[in-house]
Amino acid sequence: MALDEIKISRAILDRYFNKLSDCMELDVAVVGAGPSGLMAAFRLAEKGHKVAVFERKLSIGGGLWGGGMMFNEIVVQEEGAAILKNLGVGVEEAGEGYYTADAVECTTTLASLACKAGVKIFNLVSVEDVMVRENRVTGLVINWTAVEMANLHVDPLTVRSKFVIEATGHATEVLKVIQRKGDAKLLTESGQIAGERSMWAEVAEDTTLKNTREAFPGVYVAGMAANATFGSFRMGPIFGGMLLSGERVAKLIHERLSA
Ligand code: 48F
Repeated sequence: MALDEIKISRAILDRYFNKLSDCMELDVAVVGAGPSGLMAAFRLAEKGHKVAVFERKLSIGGGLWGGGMMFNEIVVQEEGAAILKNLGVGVEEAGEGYYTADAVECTTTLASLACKAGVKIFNLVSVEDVMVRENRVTGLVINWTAVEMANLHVDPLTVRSKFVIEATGHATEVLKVIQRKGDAKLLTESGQIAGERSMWAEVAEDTTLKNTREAFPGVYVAGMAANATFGSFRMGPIFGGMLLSGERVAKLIHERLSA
């Protein structure tokens, strides 16, 4: 077969634009392809919901790739180990209730499971704003990361979604934009993002789960963003809370979508 560069280019364009166009109306739009976002997307797609993930970077996985300080192993406790084993990730005992897993295997397995369950992942796309109707978020405003990086004056596109998952990690970018642009109050004690506190792994792992909830009508926070929103601690390279948070937010939204 003679290769035709134009056919190659057209195949990419047609397929991509069909994919993007099909994701203009979603059940759940996930912002951030870190461990909590990927886990949430996977579990929701498994239940048959239409889910897309928007990730600013070229690579997906967020902070999961790098383990701790670039030593690409992660630590989980009993519950996190059970989740990883269930996903098919190899887990090693490190004694006294600690387990380790290869960060690359975790990231690639999670991403693969999400894709195979039907999640569409759009990397190199940044969420710069949200759509709001009557004090409820109804979708995302997206643009190419390259546009954002070059600070070009190019208008964005929009995606409608029944629910949004804010999984942007430490940055809490979705809630920051809601806080900055609206005079609406967040569902936190002060009505504002409480802000992340310094490292305290034990408390942080626990509160991540409690803080995984609706933070503005239509927007659920998961992962590190949950602790940053509700004013809890960071936990460093222990990742069980991220996976559990992803599962929890998927369960909460599934219940809402099924009501
Ligand atoms: O930071 P990240 O991995 O979030 P997470 O799921 O996990 C946190 C852990 O990695 C670790 C930790 C706990 O163990 O403290 O840090 O909470 O992934 C967040 C992803 O969101 C992307 C960002 O590039 C990263 O991959 N992101 C952030 N802002 C935007 C975004 C945005 N505005 N649009 C699209 N993607």
